[in-house]
Amino acid sequence: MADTKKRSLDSDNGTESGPEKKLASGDGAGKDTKKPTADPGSEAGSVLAGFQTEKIMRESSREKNIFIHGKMGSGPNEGRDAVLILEKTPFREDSLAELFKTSELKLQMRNDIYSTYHLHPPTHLNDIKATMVCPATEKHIKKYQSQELFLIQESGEDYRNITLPYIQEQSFSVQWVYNILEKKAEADRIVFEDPDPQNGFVLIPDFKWDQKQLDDLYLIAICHQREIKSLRDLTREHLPLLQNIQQQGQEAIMKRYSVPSCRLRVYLHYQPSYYHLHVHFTVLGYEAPGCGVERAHLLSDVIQNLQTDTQHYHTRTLTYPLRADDALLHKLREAGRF
Ligand code: M7G
Repeated sequence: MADTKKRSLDSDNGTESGPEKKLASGDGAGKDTKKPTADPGSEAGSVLAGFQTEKIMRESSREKNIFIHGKMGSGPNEGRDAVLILEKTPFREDSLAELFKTSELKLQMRNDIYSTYHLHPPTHLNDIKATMVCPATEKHIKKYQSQELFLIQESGEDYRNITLPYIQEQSFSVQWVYNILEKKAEADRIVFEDPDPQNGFVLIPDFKWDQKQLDDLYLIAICHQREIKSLRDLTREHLPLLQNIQQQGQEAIMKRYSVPSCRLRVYLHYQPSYYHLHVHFTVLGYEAPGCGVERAHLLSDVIQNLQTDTQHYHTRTLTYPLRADDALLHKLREAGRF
């Protein structure tokens, strides 16, 4: 079995070892974000130079991340709302020797056999993953704000009467998904593609994964079909698509990263944030956001449920969490369903 815990990625398993080249391209929050930037990597420093923090929406000293709502200070998006996520990256075993050799060490305190230091590594061993959403809509800002959650029991009828009309009006743009499928963005990051319009998909690293090490491996498979919004639309006729994603997705990950299928958690979110069917592939042992039982549906269970009953996801009550300020929660409340 492949040891994914401490391995880092470099050219011998086929991925780039250099720093991530792109900040996230626009997700269609504004009409002018439809054209992805060709190479946003080099502009990152100047884009952040004038960034004005409005509010810290969430931060965790344990997870070493911070979610900031701010305004862009310069460039074409000057004055516009943005969400900036900063996250310290995991340690890489293969760079430890260099870290020890090249870092500056300053003693903080010594007491008996105990001592603490400040370690100042060189810049390339000290990077911070930065994710930017700009222009960010009100909904993006809410998505990252910490909020109380409530568990919803949504029947098939609730879905058709309340949820579906809501998501048709209110959901996030999936322009970023179409950009990937049409090779207008992230084309150089595609790990695998089956171009078949019915059963094909694109497998690509999720933008939460910096691809530097395997302990937080995270890819998504995005299907070429555009009419499938979520789990709720699936019937037995989609089994060839789902089985194809499962089988070819796992094989591609084995081939590229040497991570076998028995080390992968392969699942769909309900509710997703983006209503174009996609499947999450994360490595076991990594507590990816949204991999809990209240949101993640294992693809193998989905396949079996559809094999047993083609109407399963049309009729079943599905349980999922909603944030206190989610407009869907208010709609369900108004309808007396919560
Ligand atoms: P989801 O279940 O719809 O929503 O998953 P979630 O974000 O609430 O989990 C969408 C997945 O796509 C998430 O894992 C995102 O991190 C990922 N993702 C979102 N965007 C905007 C991008 C993007 O532009 N590029 C890539 N590669 N992944 C993205």
